[in-house]
Amino acid sequence: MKNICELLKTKYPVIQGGMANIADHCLASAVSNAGGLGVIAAGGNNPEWVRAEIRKCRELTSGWFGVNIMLMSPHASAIAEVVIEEKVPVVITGAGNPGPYVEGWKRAGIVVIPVIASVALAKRMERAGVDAVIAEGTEAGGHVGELTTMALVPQVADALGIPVIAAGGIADKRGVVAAFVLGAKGVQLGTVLLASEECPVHPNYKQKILEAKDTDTVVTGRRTKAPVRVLKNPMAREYLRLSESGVSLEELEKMTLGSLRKAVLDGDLENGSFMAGQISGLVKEIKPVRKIFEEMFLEADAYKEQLRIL
Ligand code: TUI
Repeated sequence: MKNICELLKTKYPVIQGGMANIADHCLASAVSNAGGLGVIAAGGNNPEWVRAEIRKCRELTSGWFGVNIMLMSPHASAIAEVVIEEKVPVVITGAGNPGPYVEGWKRAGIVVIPVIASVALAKRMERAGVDAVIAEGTEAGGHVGELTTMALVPQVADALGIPVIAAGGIADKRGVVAAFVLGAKGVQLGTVLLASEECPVHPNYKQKILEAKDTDTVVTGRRTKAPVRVLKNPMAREYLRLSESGVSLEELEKMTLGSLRKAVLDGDLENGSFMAGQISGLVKEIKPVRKIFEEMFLEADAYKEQLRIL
């Protein structure tokens, strides 16, 4: 089985989460320059925005990077073409089944890694010819599935012959070691990178993560087909209230994406949607990406024995 660092041309077996409206060329290039795979999140943006971000990222790093395509976006199929035209080395997909696109991406020589939340989709993805999968547990921030990382990762690892990358609930060296023990060959990090120096979100967003305790996230929209984990605030409570009162799914989705922007750009603590994972409670300090990776993968003295499995 191919080593993740060889597959992704990285120093560390780590992929940056494709955080919609947050992960632009600044964060992606910082992560790639620090030894991980930086990722530009297409989110709900249009194809031209994605093309421009790819080009800006290339100016800031000579390393490999990826584009995360959020499949619920109406622009997903157009962005699927842009990544081929721009010769992006790695494509990651989320929030859906990328089956129809895989053959075209593979023909273009792209490394393809879907995020999956079940063994069934993981198996279909392997048959479709993807290079690895990211098994994302419900501890993660943003759009989530039902299963925990602890339950999902070993079941996916046993079912597949391709590498599994664990996501959801990982923010330090203990999480990395645990993921590898469960059968993962790499990790995807979101929340801890949100609180990095290089992450281009409003300072209030980072502060909210630093202040969060273990029970401070909630899943909004379990009723819709797009449950989303966010930090508790007035907006989250209002969303839950409206959701229970029966407003349309479309209305709810619009509310989430618009309010994510309010959190990211304005740091609006009342009306913003602060997507973040359950591991927020463990994140206590804003650090440069390079330091986050070094502490996870190099300074793990007490874990040297276990880290031999990396
Ligand atoms: O996609 C994510 N996380 C996201 S996307 C996002 S933007 C957004 N904003 C408002 C509403 C909805 C989305 C914020 N966070 N993570 C990857 C992920 N993919 N988690 C779970 C899944 C998933 C779930 C079901 C992937 C495939 C799937 O299968 C569907 C099928 O057709 O079988």
